[in-house]
Amino acid sequence: LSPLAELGVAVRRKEFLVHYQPTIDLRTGRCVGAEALVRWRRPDGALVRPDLFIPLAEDSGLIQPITDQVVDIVLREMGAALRADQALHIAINLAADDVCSGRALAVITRTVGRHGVNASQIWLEVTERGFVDADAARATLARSRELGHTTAIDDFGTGYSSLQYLQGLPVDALKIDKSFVATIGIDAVSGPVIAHIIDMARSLQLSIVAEGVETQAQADYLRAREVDFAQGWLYSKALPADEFLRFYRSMQ
Ligand code: G
Ligand code: G
Ligand code: NA
Ligand code: MN
Repeated sequence: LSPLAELGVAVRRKEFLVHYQPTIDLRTGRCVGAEALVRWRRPDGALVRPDLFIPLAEDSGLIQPITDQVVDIVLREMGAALRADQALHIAINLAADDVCSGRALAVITRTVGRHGVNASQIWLEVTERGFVDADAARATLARSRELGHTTAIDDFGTGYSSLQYLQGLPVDALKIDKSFVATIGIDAVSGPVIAHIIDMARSLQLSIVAEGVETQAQADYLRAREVDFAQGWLYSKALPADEFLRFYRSMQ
């Protein structure tokens, strides 16, 4: 089978699962939620990371059923915890196609409603890569905001986003890509880029999530600059649902 045919079989057999990477509020040091990260469990038991199959799924139209399965898994695994604790949030990644079509948002609205969860507890992460129809993307993001979701632009700094472009998008937060976090205190040339990204987010009144935080020095830098949230191995890798909920409760 070709990789694409294999992925098609995986979609039919529902071979996906979700791990949750904790999100920390840098001001309080508490865990406030997590990002849902899909994995593909192959029949031999091997777990495949999303960067190895999401691009193929995005290019082939298979991303839509994968997004649907992720939404379903997240609400099944987290629905009870989300209903019990309205301070908890889970962020779901959407591909550009999901955003432009508006279809994923309809699926999320239906599933969240069925589980009796508040839309405000489901955050969305969208990448601007491949927004072929910018007007359609903008319409979905506006609708998402009306519904009460917090929406973050993912992988910020790696794509083409300019200040002008961001200014026109109805989003609430910006995720600083881990490649910029990695330069903190090390790289004199690209170091200032992260300071610029933080200033830019501030001027647009966006919340900021830093990803890939691995050291206390990075966390200290981000906290000193009033970055709102952080994720990374300093706190925790992505965890299965039950382990994540234990981590969350231990950090309250
Ligand atoms: O966890 P990992 O480093 O392997 O994630 C790699 C990338 O895959 C991340 O940039 C993340 O945004 C993306 N990704 C993870 N889960 C999903 C998902 O459910 N849907 C989409 N579209 N992308 C995802
Ligand atoms: O879509 P996003 O870029 O948010 O996906 C998160 C990716 O980052 C996953 O592939 C995950 O394994 C990886 N990741 C999460 N925390 C860290 C970290 O602290 N350092 C590094 N290098 N990678 C991380
Ligand atoms: Na993401
Ligand atoms: Mn990212």
